[in-house]
Amino acid sequence: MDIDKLKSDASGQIGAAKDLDELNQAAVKWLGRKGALSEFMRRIPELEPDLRREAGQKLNALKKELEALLEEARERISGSAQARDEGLDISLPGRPVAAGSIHPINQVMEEICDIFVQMGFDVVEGPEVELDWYNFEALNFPPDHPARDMQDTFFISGDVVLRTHTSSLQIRTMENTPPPVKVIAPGKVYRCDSDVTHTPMFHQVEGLLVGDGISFADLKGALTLFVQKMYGPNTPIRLRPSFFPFTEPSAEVDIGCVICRGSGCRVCSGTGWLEVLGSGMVHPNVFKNVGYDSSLITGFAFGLGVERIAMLKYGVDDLRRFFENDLRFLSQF
Ligand code: 2NM
Repeated sequence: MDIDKLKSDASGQIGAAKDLDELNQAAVKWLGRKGALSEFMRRIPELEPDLRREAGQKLNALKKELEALLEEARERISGSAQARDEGLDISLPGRPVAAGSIHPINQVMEEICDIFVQMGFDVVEGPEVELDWYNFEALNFPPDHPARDMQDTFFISGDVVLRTHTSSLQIRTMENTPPPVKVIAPGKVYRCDSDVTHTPMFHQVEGLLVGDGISFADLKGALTLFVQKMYGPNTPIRLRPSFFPFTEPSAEVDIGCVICRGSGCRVCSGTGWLEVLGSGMVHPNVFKNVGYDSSLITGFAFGLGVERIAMLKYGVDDLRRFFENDLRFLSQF
């Protein structure tokens, strides 16, 4: 009485049944009243007395197992019959779901924000459609400043514009919060400009730190730390005098060229330096416009273009690559 062989033959045939007919045939053959299992049961009395009990238990267990297999096979067969009726081929592989990824510009923007968040800055966000007051007036732009021209700014109406920088958020923050203030504002900005090195939309991170006794040395320290975290601890920086309506004094921040490390190349136009940030001490008029008393507090601010940082980081030589949505380009990041 080879119970193991009975088990493997029966389960093999049940598992292989392709339709209900084949399955019923297998059920009769192995589990029917005149089937193989019943036949084995009937022959138990022929065994040695001390083997009968074990054989009975084994056969009962096998019966349960085969009945479960039958039920499983029934579900399998009726399930695929139903799928066939519905015009489904359940043997086809599923449609692959392509995993998306974060755009390189947003990756770099997050990386920049992380560095300043580590220094204790809070991240603020706000509207891209902005009032003239927040985008220009409160930032001490004179009425006839060229940036307020339709040539440079997208106007929605007379005093509503697409923000041309995220400094508008610094104004909103200062209006709502008493000093000290320590924020960065990442986001999209818009300028009426389109050529090889300019796109009408690009990304900025601007920062602002206002408090008691904040100095130009604090500005230099914070930006040095940022540059060293972003480009490595041996990256030199230098400050050059500059001009912005909203800061006085103002400075451009250059870093030692990350391509040639200072010896001069095409990317740095042979100077060994790359301009990466604008910065300065917040102009007293700006503080006056948000209701701060500039005899009590001072502050520094800075702004940087994310695309430029990303191009330097990844060695991308054409700004427009970031906006063409060519997956052969984007999936490399
Ligand atoms: C820059 C350069 C220098 C700036 C100034 C302010 C505010 F609101 F405090 F006046 N926010 N950001 C600033 C200063 C931005 O971008 C090139």
